[in-house]
Amino acid sequence: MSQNPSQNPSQQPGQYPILNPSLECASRDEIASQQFALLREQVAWAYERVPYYTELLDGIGLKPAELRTPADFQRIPFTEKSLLRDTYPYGLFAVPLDEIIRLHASSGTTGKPIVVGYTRQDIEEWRYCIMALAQMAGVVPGDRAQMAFGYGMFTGGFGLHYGMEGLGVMMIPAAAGNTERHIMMIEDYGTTVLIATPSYALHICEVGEKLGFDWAASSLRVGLFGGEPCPPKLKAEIESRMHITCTDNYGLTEVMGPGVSGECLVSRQQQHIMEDRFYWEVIDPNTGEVLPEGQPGELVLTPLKKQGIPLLRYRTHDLTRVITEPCGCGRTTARMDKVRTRSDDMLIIRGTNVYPSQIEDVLAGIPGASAHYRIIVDNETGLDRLTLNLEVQPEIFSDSFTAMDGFRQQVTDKLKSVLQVGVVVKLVEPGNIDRVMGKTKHVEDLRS
Ligand code: DLL
Repeated sequence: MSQNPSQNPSQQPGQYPILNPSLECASRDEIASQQFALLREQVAWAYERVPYYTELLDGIGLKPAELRTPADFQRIPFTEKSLLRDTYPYGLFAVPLDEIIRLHASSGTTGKPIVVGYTRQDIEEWRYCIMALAQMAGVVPGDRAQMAFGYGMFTGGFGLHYGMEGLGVMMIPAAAGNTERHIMMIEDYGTTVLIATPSYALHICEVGEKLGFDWAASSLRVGLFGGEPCPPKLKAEIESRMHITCTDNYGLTEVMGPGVSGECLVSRQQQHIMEDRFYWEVIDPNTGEVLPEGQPGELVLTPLKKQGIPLLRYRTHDLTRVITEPCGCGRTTARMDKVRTRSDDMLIIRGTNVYPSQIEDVLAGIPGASAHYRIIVDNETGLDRLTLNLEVQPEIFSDSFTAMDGFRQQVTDKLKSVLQVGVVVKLVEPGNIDRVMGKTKHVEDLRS
């Protein structure tokens, strides 16, 4: 592919600058043929350098040179997260460790984390992906971007930092935490872009409001959010209260970190996939069957230029839908629906399947319900019980028991009618649900 990560962004005839028009605006045939050429090289790279993939491909009798069609590629079994755990830390690395210049890891909730290594070229490719998605979000050289992700093993901090610098943005490495300091820095340094999870951005917003900070008058223009779902109501709330454009980018440690896809300023409910770096498939999460374009299912990704740790057909467990119609922004790259839920998020409550995103959607339709909630599942009484702790918005919070109980009943009834399962609803005073600096964990399953 012709793009050079260190090139200056080029201005397109359309409304917004596009980093690499030779791919981002190419015809679908051109994109497919560029992608498949890279895919063959990547399969060969994995086959020749990672014993696990050598055995796997030999086992199915597929030599990389024989890979001619997507159907050939689909013969390769999926790679699961458990493989990265089982080969911890370096078992899937494809290059000697002295060629790895950075390690990152995802914080596993149990056991060892997943470790990924980047060669110098991987870091350059990462920078290119971040530059492209920042441009999609309307970030331009000269912007001042304040980082509210931690700089550590999590990919969010360093990954986005270097990409933004590549674009010519002034990076302000404030890091996670110390919310009041963030607000002071936005004011003093004239920050124009905030990089955070959407839930932490909302917290920064709320703290600012309490301190009397005037968001409408602030320099902040763009939110570059990611790392967790940003449901429409949360997005709308942040946009109206912080007076910014809130964009959402997606990625995962195993295949790179942030940089897989990003929202442009036209297609606001979808994200453009960096198709020159990732081959995507959508599968039925139950059968593994590859679904036709536009069908909802689980996203499977194969990085196309990964040297350090190549992964073939990696199951993300993120549920989405991908379309390839051209976008009004001028890009022709495929777009994935925002990820709202993961296949492993599903809760089975007394035999009924419940997704936390369904609860979120019900709450979004109830005026007075805030974006802050926690779901607790237990079976203390012998039966599954789903409890929703919901923070109410200050406007409707009242000392009147009757008023509050009426609201609680309304939430209970709406949830029951949609989920077909009884939910114990507990109302919580504004500000009393814990705010986190990183990803919010909405569900706690205490069942043994
Ligand atoms: O969260 C990488 C990242 C950092 C992306 C910062 C964007 C910004 P992990 O910690 O490995 O990596 O978590 C990856 O988080 O499989 C999704 O389930 C979820 N996720 C990430 N971004 C989004 C998003 C980073 N924009 C897992 N919308 C993924 C919805 C997201 N879910």
